[in-house]
Amino acid sequence: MKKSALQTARAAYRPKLPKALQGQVSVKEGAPTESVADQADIQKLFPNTYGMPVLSFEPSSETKNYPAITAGVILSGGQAPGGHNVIAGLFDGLKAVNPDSRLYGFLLGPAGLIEHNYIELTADIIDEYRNTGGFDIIGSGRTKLETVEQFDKGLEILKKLGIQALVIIGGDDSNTNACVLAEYYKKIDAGVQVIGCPKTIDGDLKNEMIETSFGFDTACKVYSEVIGNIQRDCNSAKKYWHFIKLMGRSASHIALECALQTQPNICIISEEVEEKNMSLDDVVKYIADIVAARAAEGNNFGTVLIPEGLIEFIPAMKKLIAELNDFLAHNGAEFAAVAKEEQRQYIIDHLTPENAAIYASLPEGVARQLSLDRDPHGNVQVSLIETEKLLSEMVGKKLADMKKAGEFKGKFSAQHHFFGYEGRCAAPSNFDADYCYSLGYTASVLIAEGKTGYMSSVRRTTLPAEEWIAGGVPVTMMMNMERRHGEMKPVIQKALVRLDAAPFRYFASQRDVWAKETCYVYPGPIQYFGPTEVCDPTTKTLVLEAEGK
Ligand code: FBP
Repeated sequence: MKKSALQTARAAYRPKLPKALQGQVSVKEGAPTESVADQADIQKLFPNTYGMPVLSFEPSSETKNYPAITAGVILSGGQAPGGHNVIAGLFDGLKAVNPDSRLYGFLLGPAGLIEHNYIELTADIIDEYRNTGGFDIIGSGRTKLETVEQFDKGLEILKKLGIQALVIIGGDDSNTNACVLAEYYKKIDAGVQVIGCPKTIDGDLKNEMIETSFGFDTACKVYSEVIGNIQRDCNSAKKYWHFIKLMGRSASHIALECALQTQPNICIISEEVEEKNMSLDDVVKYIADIVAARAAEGNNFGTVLIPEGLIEFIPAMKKLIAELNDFLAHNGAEFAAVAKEEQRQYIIDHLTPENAAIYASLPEGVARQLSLDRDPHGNVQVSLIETEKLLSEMVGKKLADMKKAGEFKGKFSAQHHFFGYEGRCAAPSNFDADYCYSLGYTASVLIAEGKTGYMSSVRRTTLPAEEWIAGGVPVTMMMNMERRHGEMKPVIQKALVRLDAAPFRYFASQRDVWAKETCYVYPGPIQYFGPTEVCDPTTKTLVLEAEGK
């Protein structure tokens, strides 16, 4: 593989490890744990993996002789910077446990396990991918690992290859499934341990024991660099309002972190919109009022950050989407037969009056996206909705009305952006390179110690890496029961932005100043070489959370 000069230099980077992982490890067990909610239900569903203690690793002087381990690894779901370093850390950790250990990678996500597609990951392959972005070492996929048939099919290949432990690198759903798999293999005494690793740029897999999911740091830094560049452009030309949608699925963690890094004029937080029961018109008015206030001071420019899941959090839109999902699930064939130009009216005629009125008020493009693009479960794919265009169009209309009423005397011209895929495969920041390597290395120790149903956990991440605490957290501890596709299921609790937590509180205390004044911050690109204060800081979210505790 041909490398750029930066890639070559970066390949030589040695990720920093917590002290406990630098030599022999002793494992300290905490008290038995409980799930975050619905304890009786979760305990019943996970009789073999419920209640296990939190584990923390400490440096030890005692030399342990572990037998060689054969392990497998899977990358599951959306890409996130640092995945290759998790695998490198796992590989190096397994070799440190015993040099005869081996690692297999299942190809293109969980499907590789079910379909028996794999490669052996040797030192040559691992070295090619150290400190690089992407998941291309073995690829990723979104196949759900959830049925007993799949588990049994997987077990065939695990047995054939002599694999005694499987590491699943994924988000909340993949780790939930990893735990179901761990429980099943333990129940049937399959002799295969299952360990999870917390991945997702969305930042919504976090709790008391998992401070952050990997990839969030790098992705937010990449988006913030580009937002900063746009803000420079915006402040130079002084003629556009930039509407910037940011990935992140339901939670607004990415938008909030990027706002903390760049100080835009406006950042919408979906969780707040829901909490305040805001309508789409309320959101539009909030933006339009700031545009007008800036225009009154001669500033006909600005930036607006929008989380991709916003639409779902506007209570009235949520109701409309729910009715649309239901209606189209039952009348999809009839709808498809209606001529394209009549489809909008067809929907309006069939919705309840309240939802019909909202649907009729939407711009043509958005109305079409809501009626057409559905996922395999029949749901609207909200990430495909061009919320940035929807909002700017509606703000334009509102400002035209305000102009007539003499409440707006400026100009309004908009540009649109969507940042998501640009950051998911970026070369990991030092933080993600170190954090991911530590997560992988931690997984190797959990395997050597015979653990299953645990997730790698690395804490105190705002301190220098040497002082991080590595260990394991039982996956059942993070679970509660939620309704999914009409049935109550055990799932890892998703972390949305908490309005009472320090990152949001800080943002809320600053946003009126950022709205009025032009006090943009231009973070610039991620730096790999240079002083630690430039290269090593983590996200503002983590820092504020650590300070706010
Ligand atoms: P994961 O939750 O699997 O990590 O995926 C995150 C994400 O990047 C979301 O932010 C985004 O909505 C989604 O994946 C896009 O999915 P796809 O890669 O299938 O287009």
